[in-house]
Amino acid sequence: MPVFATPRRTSDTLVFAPTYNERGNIGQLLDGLVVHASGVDVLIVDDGSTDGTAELLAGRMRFDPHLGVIARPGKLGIGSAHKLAWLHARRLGYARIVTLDADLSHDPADVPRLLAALDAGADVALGSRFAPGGRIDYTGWRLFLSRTANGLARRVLGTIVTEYTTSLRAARLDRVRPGLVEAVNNDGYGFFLACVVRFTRAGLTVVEVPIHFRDRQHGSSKIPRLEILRGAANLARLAVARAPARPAPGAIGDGAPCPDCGRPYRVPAGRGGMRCLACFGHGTNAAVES
Ligand SMILES: Nc1nc2c(ncn2[C@@H]2O[C@H](COP(=O)(O)OP(=O)(O)O)[C@@H](O)[C@H]2O)c(=O)[nH]1
Ligand SMILES: [Mg+2]
Repeated sequence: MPVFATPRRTSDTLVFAPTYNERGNIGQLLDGLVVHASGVDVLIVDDGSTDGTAELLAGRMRFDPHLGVIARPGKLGIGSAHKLAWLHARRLGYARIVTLDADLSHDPADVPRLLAALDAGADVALGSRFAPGGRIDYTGWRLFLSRTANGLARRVLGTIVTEYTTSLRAARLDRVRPGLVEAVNNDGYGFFLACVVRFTRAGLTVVEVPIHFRDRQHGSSKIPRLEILRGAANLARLAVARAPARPAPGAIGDGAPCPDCGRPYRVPAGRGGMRCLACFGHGTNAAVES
């Protein structure tokens, strides 16, 4: 397993993708970003992939100064990988963050379209499959689920947003309060819905940019089967909690090194404790949680 140095900033924009067993896709994604978003920094959070994803990334880092990798010791959740990326982006002083999946469901050619929406005045731009002009290649059960989940969220939450669950997004970090995203209490797929709720309730200018979402060509989906039930419970919780989301002071931690892994990604974790988003350690050499 390669050891990666802490990534450094060489641009004002960070593009982030999480990986868990994406060896068949990640090279093409990185090539696409070089073509369509040349000069931006790219961060990958890899969760102990067993298919050689980390080794492929280590090879590319030898000739790509814009690529950074944070390796975590196991599959710690897509939502917590995104929170780590936001925390990292803030700490390093990036102006903008763009996030997307690593399985080529999201087109790297959409990155400049999202950045253009920020330049045109948006605080947050959501890549949207359901806004006019958007497309989704899912068929059958997954299409039904995706449509129903997003339609239901829109009705229950009473907003005009049509897309809550896909990760292709861009944001201006000076407009989104520190902690608004990093303190979302969800480490899994529910993180994406919770973020949209927080963005809208915080009064941010959120725009949707229509995208064409493709089904993955290589590898398999990592979404757990129980996610439908979890998603419904998450939506109900968010609908009931009507108050605007206010991150607690210090919600992004102090940047001190984690006593377990030495990296600067600890955030407050309730009852005065801290949790490291890079290893899930609590500073007591505690076992990694899954
Ligand atoms: N680091 C990390 N990445 C994950 C995890 N779960 C999923 N991913 C990545 O998140 C992205 C979306 O996951 P995917 O399985 O395609 O979800 P789906 O599109 O909803 O089926 C892909 O790039 C996955 O490799 C995780 O626990 N940790
Ligand atoms: Mg996918």
